Amino acid sequence: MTISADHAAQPAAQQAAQQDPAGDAVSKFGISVEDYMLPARHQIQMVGPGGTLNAHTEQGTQPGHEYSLPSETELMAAYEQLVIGRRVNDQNSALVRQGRMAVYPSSHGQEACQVAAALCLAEGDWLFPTYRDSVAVMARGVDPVQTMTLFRGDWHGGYDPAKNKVGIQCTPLTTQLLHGVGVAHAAKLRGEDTVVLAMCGDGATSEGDFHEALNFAAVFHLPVVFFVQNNQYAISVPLAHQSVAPSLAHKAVGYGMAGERVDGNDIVALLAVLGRAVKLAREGSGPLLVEAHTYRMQAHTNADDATRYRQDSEVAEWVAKDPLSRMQTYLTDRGLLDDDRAAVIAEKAEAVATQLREGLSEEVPVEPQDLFKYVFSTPTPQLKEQSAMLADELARDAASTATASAAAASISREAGK
Ligand SMILES: Cc1ncc(C[n+]2csc(CCOP(=O)(O)OP(=O)(O)O)c2C)c(N)n1
Ligand SMILES: [Mg+2]
Repeated sequence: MTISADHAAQPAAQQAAQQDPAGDAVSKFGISVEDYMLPARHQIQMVGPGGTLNAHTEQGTQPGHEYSLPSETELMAAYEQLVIGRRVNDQNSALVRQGRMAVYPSSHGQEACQVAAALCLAEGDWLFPTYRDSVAVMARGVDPVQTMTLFRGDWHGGYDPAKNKVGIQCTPLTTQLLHGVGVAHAAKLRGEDTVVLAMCGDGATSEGDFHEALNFAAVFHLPVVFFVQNNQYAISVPLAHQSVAPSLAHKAVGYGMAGERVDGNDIVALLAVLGRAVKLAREGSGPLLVEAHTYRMQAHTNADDATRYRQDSEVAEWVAKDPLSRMQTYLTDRGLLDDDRAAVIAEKAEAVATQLREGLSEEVPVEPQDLFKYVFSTPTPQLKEQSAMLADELARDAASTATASAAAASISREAGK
């Protein structure tokens, strides 16, 4: 995506003001350009793997990287979604094994990132998810069965993106970042205060579209939070073979935007960091990049065998950092979670699982010609040709089925004589 015409036509002073978010931050927060742009020296973490709150001095108090603890209401809402998210992941993996769904890229172990991405946004904001982000889509309010339509292979997507302001889950890596940037640009031109949160994985940061999305968003000073879930692998490729940048959050600096890194299994820190990024973007600070360090606990999808490229011992290390159990301990110790409350939440999660089982067991009639609808408002000659080929094939199929049934009927009449 080359930046030209419109932007070049803007007065130079306006362009300069747009292109100096760091300068803005220096005057707004009284911190150095480096403190604003560069990620904190360590991942921001508030609650450690054992479920205890870190001392304030360890939470990330570097200038420009101070975060406040989310409210009890926010934490309980997040915990409920974490429990539901884990149940959704396990249920969907089971449905794939039962042949009721074609494929499921599980976010088991990444639920804190999923939930925080949805909860940090306001109603009018937009979320742009990847194929792995079904739990985020549901946490944003999209119907669970409609969310899974894509993965059952029934249709390109099962929900109306405009209804909950959630883009369709993208399988081509990073195309959703460009869609998100486009929506943010449109919102800015209309004078709306919409923020876009666009998600991608660690491997996706090597894609050309990643560069184009970040550069365009930075130059046009757009309200986008790029949220990278670094789950350490791009299918079988470990992060060390993907990038030698000091961190993926550091990539932001090259575009002139601030980057931050956070413990992706600590939902308390995620809510704080993403919440602040969304707030800054809404206030006009331009785009920001947040990298969450997490781990893909299961295989890439059901079509992958993770034992071929990683050790069980590595996976075991991450079991101890589980986002759900650490939050359970933290909330129980704070007196916010007890057995009764846990039972109510478990019941809600079970209700979603039941909805998925029942919804995905229903036979959905599919119309093959629908493949060609909604692609272009005026179909291209190629699409017309393919549609005619399909129609021909379906007609021949129907004719041969009719001939076969007539023959079978005649055989049984003969046999009955
Ligand atoms: C443009 C494009 N290139 C390649 C692929 C094949 N592909 C599918 S998933 C994947 C790995 C992506 O890894 P990452 O971005 O880390 O996301 P994760 O699956 O770990 O969530 C690749 C290479 C694709 N879907 N799209
Ligand atoms: Mg990855």
